[in-house]
Amino acid sequence: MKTERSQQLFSEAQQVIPGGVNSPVRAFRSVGGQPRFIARAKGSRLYDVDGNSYIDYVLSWGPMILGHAPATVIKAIQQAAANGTSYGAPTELEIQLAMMIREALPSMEQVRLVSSGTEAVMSAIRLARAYTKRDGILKFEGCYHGHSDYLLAKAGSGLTTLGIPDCPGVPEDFTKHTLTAPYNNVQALEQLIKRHDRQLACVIVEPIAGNMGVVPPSPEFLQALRKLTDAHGMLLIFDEVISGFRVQYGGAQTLYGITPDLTILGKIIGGGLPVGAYGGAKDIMKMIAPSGPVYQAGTLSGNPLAVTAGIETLKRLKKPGIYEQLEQRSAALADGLGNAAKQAGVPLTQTRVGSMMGAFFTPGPVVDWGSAKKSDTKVYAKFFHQMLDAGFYFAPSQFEAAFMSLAHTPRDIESTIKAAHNAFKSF
Ligand code: HOZ
Repeated sequence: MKTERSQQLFSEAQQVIPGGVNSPVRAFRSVGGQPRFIARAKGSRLYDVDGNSYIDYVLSWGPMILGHAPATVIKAIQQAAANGTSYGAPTELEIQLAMMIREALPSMEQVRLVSSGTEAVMSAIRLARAYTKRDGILKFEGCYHGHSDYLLAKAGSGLTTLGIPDCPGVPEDFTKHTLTAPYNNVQALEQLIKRHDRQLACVIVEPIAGNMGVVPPSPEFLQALRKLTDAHGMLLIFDEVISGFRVQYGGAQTLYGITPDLTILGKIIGGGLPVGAYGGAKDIMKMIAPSGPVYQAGTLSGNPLAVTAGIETLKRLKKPGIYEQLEQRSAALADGLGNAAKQAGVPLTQTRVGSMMGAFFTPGPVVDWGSAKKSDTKVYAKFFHQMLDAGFYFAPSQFEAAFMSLAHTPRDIESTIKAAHNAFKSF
């Protein structure tokens, strides 16, 4: 495969952009080699600057659930752009998107739109602290909630991929209020919450972990979270940046029937354009300025292009049969990859919730960060490169998810499985 142009661009990029990328995992450091520079994308495919094409299972880290550049969304964005790209003033579109979100996730009675998941989480934590008048927060090892200072503790993919245990530049004073617990471990959670009774404002969790690879929750884990946070006067925050509108129209909270106090949504509600949102019961959300004293603001919040793309994306996702199709295609891919590994005698532990898929090179089981880390990342790197060179784009890190879109065809899936057979055979 010819990659000269990508290589040339990567060395140019490194002159003007730290590490040559605008987000670390993209640099391929954990899998080795050099990133492919992407020129365009359509449907299930990415096209790089050397003219290679790839069937894409990263999908901009999740949001391109309809596939890349879906005609209806692109047309709507073009029309919206012709009307101006940013006003810094309210629009009717924002109400429409907020209502669609509330209809899908009724726990989000009121929604505040922002520009990224990181921003949404930061604001939701501030709100939880103000509401409960407590400072402590609890997160889980391997869960990622954006790059704000106090959430970079044991934060999964990006940091681990690069071997950054703690981030310099984050004062201890900022993280001293952050507790971490192992995912899926009810006993540890109970003990920690009891030990810090009345000090913790909230527990924040990815209800389906997607930043240590995919790690589904045990049913008792989410139930215990709800019970314990209620019993101790804490708010439960679901970070559904990845799972929201991905595993079901109503997200993981609908799938598992657990209602959080606050929910975080991200890029999928902007059809891949920069958006984030946080929301919850009116009683809590009314504390946000200007209706309350908790300040949060942003010129690009509710940006008309992003909101338009989000509305069009959600309209399509609401149609009947969408999640069934995603489930079928994802199951076909996961089964095929599983069989290929089995035939080649490669130990592979697969995890999957709908179209969020994980595969760890370890006999497993994988239930938390400790067990996810047992995956042989060198074998993952080998798998990654063989698939990349065959024209299949998986995440350049073991600790990310693979995603299916509505644009992936049965033929795409068959060819992926065939390539995986060849890759595993050579191990
Ligand atoms: N670790 C991020 C996704 N879970 C990477 C995002 C990016 O590079 O765009």
